[in-house]
Amino acid sequence: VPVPVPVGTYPRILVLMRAIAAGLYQLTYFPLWAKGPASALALSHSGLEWRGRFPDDWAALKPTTPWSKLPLLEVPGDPPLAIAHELAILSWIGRAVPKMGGATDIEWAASQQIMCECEDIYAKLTKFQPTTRQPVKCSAAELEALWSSSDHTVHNREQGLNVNLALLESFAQRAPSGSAGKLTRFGATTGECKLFSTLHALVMIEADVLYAYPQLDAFYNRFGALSPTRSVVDSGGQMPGSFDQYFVRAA
Ligand SMILES: N[C@@H](CCC(=O)N[C@@H](CS)C(=O)NCC(=O)O)C(=O)O
Repeated sequence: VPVPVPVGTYPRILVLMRAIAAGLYQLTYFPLWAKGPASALALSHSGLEWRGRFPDDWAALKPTTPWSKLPLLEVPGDPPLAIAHELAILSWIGRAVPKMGGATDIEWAASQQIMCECEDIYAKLTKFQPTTRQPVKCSAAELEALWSSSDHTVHNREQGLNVNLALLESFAQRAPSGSAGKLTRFGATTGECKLFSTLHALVMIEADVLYAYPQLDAFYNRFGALSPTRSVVDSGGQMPGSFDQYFVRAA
């Protein structure tokens, strides 16, 4: 049983080394529902022992991270690993805990594709959607098109969120081992963790966004009711506090 380290007793690096020596995975991210929550969900559903931290001095931490950005997953072992980039972290968790990656090759491929499609949604939100830090990123017409356009015949850079959601809905309908709100037999693969994280970001902006997508709605409600999910949504899971809404409606 790891001995608790009183906060402030040791320099940060010693606290970190003790966490890794104690066999704990450590996730570092900001207290925002953006690129960290999917990894927190995956860790929580994986059964791995983990804890999270919010950087208390990001400017100092940034140059010590492998890619100069968060999220960051530190993995205990010899040598310990530091993995950044959300999709790499999720894929690593899927490799370390096979049920998280997908029980079969087909499920692995499904989980990876769901993850990547959600990343396409994230890229659109990053480009257009106001955040708590940046209330205006584009014209009102561009933001309206992001939410209302469902023309799937145009180049994907012109497509609205409804195109991605329709593709995910149809993928969920066709999922070979999915049923009743699951896209895989297990129902909480890393792809599904990223899917929930993405849908939750959208639902926080527009509460009825999933009404036209029954499979996604069923997934969102089932996955959202699981206790590892509830704990991450309500209090950040093993993070020191909750992930607050980041993407918001236009003022
Ligand atoms: N490709 C990276 C992007 C990560 C990223 O954009 N991180 C942002 C927060 S969401 C960050 O660390 N920004 C702070 C900075 O760059 O100083 C991923 O998918 O994890």
